[in-house]
Amino acid sequence: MRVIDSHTEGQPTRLVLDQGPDLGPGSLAEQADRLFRDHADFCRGVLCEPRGHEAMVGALLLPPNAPGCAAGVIYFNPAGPLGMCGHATIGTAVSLAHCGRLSPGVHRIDTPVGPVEVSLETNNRVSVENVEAFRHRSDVVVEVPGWGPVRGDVAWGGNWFFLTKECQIPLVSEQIAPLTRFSTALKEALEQAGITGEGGALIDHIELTSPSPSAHADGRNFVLCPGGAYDRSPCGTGSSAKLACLAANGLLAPGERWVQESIIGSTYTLSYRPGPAGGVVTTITGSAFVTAESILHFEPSDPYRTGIIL
Ligand code: PYC
Repeated sequence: MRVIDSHTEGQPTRLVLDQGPDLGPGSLAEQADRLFRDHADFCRGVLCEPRGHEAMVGALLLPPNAPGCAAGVIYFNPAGPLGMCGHATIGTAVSLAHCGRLSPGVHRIDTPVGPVEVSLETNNRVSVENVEAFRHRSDVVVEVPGWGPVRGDVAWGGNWFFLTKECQIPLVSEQIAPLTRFSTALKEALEQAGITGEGGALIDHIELTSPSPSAHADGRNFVLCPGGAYDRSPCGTGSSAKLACLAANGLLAPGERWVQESIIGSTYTLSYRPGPAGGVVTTITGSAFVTAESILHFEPSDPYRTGIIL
């Protein structure tokens, strides 16, 4: 199986070019559901140790469903499929360019939650116009055992997020372990309390936000991804959810620039235009770099060919 590895602002993507499982007919959303339901061993084998690690995100290249798209992609992490993934879209575009399958310019890429537009520049820099983001609920309070009440917003940016400024731990890289513990407790508390996205959708990403202490960014975040790994990048879908909340509060105007910083200090530059359904259509700009071109082997006698699952 041929893969290209990249990182986008520090967050890894493994693009699977061939030999993915047969996902049957239907939309990319239906195929994404089948990917983890019927082929969890493939997903974990590709992403988990010993071939990968907990933060790795897979991008399975498929034919697109939507007209006018250069490719279709299903994103997945070790815990399951993702709707959209900003960093992996940037990584996929740079990896496809690296192997001569995407030229500089504007292209559409199909995803399980709808097509997105990528503008590929020559210097590893990519802008993604994401699916429409929106705030679903504001000022929701949840009681987090051991931590107390926490207030935040529920927003969609291609995945479901709970965004809160109410974290007693400073958003600095030295505090990643306690930030992960707090975010995990918060995610569990939301599920226990029945607080969901639209239509009962599971909120599977937690985004802790604060102003950025650095002069080059407007905000900093810590994002907990499904499965418990933190996002090394500022999280494209999470940044889109953040802009939806800023816009809903009248704190950011259309076209105004917002620089979002991750917990490791990497950044995305963002802006939005009003979306047709009342939300925001964000443009996320960041850089990705190819780190490896590999052939993955799955030896039948290898006891860990489908990953180390503890
Ligand atoms: O960049 O949207 C993103 C993302 C989601 C999960 C990890 N990264």
